Amino acid sequence: MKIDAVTIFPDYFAPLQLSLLGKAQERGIVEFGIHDLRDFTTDNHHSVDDTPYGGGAGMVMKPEIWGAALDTLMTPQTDLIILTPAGRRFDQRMAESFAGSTHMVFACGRYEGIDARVGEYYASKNFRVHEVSIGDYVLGGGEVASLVMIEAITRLLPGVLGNPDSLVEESHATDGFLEYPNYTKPPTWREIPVPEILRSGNHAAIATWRSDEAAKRAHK
Ligand code: 6GU
Repeated sequence: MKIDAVTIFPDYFAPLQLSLLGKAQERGIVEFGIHDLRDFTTDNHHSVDDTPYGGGAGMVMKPEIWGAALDTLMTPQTDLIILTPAGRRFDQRMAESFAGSTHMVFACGRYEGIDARVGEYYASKNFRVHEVSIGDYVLGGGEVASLVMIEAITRLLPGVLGNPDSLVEESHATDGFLEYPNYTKPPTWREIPVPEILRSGNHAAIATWRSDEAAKRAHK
């Protein structure tokens, strides 16, 4: 999978080099391209935003600059993600669906967002455009939201996780059940014992206990 991100703060994406994602990149499973939106400005001040039509507070990101940047990246295979708190809510099902994409472009808006014609234009040219939010709160921009989505999506790609069993267990967990609580050694820590049943060796009883505990945690 190729993943491009367009942003005025490329440094936000430094964590992509770490941990699971850094390894996935070394293995050639995923390739990241981080692009500075200001490289596509043509004025002396490299300005990316302007005042909103209709008035109101804040600034809106200019469509010509986004168009110039995205024109260099979009292909018929691209899923263009426009990060906005007004978008469709990202969840595990959406992550699974995007894990089948071959090329994703994350357009990270700042200020009051990107001129609405940018999404409208690429959708009208039959590109796949998705306006996405990661939850009901307002962030300063789409960069952190992109990182959240990229981590959730890329860990689903074959070969990224060391132990694919965790994906199988998790898919049950996300059918509406959160996972059961986990314990490791020591058997008692600060006077709190590990539930006896987990040390019983009775695998059927353990499975039942875990499923009951997971159900208790399911509040969806
Ligand atoms: Cl995608 N962007 C911003 N700015 N805030 C958000 C968000 C996105 N998702 C939740 N809050």
